[in-house]
Amino acid sequence: MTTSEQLFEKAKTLIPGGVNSPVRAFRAVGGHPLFIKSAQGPYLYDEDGQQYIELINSWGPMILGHAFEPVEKAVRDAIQHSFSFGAPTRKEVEMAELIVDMVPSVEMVRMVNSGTEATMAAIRVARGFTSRDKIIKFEGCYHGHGDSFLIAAGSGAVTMGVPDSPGVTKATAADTLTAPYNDLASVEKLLDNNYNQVAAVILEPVVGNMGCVLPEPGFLEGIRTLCDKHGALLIFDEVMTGFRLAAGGAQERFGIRPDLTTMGKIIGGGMPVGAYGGRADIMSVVSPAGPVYQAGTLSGNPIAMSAGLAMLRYLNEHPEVYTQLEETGSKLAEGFRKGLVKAGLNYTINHIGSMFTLFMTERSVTNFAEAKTCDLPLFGRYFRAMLKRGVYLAPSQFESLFISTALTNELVEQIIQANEESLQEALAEA
Ligand code: HOZ
Repeated sequence: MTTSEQLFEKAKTLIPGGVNSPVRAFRAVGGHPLFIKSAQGPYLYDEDGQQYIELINSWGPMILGHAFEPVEKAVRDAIQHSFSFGAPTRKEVEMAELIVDMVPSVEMVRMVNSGTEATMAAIRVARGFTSRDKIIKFEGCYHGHGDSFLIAAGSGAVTMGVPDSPGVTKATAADTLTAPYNDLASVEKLLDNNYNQVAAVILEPVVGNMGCVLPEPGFLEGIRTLCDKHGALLIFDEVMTGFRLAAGGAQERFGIRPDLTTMGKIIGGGMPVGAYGGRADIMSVVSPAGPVYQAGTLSGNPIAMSAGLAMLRYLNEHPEVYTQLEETGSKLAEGFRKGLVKAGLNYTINHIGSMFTLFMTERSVTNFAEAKTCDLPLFGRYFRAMLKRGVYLAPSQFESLFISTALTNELVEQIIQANEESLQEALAEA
């Protein structure tokens, strides 16, 4: 037994399913999870001393590779001054100023501890501001594990086969309306049928949680127009896309201004951080400025703020990061396409910037129903073949891959070669 296997066996007796977040258990791809000991630049190292090239990067945050020096230094400096005060700090003001500067639609922002907290708070704010109860979300979009979002949810929820989780009350579920992604007519119908009742439409402007799915031309613009017409707020969940698809996130890339934005992952530089922000008139309803309550002992934690500030400052001051990520992403996607052709497969690759997914289906993937046509057993065999060749992918078909600037051209070639071989191996095993 490997050390990872031994740890997993023990973990299963102590932690539900042996993991602290479901997808990590590798159930969707077979085998056992790797227990990670350390990471540096583009590499992960497991407890058995094996090295893997990273294509998840902590599900997004490590956009500059692992143990990035400026972030590491900021944390080392910060820990000398204690870890938490539960009182305001200078760094929180600097962080808020930087976010307002970087993210086009954000005029005021509140820090929290995760993307889940950010989305839960954002819909409460939307409901408080509009005095309406219902929200519209999209099938296959994932906004963390808040009750209101575990309806037709993507990511780990669909990977584990529970897109509508037990434990969410009927009353809560009734307030969440769902539409297929990229389907404006469905959203319009929901807004018409629930006239003056919808507080907000929330979506991932580029989806990462059913695999990478792009908005079709006009979709985001159309949602903006519908929200304006119906007095509903538009919430962009930029937990994955924020500071990744551009310094100002997907809203900068696509030129659409949401009313509220939720953030996470990169914003903490690898520490547990989230944030929500938006129009000042809306954010002014948040307590203690207004009546909508939301709080947290560790919100704005000084160590987390230091890591996040160092990360965001670097991204803000180095636009070349995004040029590099675009180039690396395109090379990888192109290489993967060639691998598919060589294997005689006509499968779909969705790609934008540093996010991409190889879908094991011949259908184009523009929504959840299409994503679900993938050959999941084939994906499992492919995943294991890649792992054997030292490439660490997301252990589920319904996740995006995330690229970091630590990937060199040489590593990209290595990954492309591994992809070619793994596709052949996965097919041969069928
Ligand atoms: N649901 C997360 C990705 N979409 C997985 C997080 C994790 O397991 O760390």
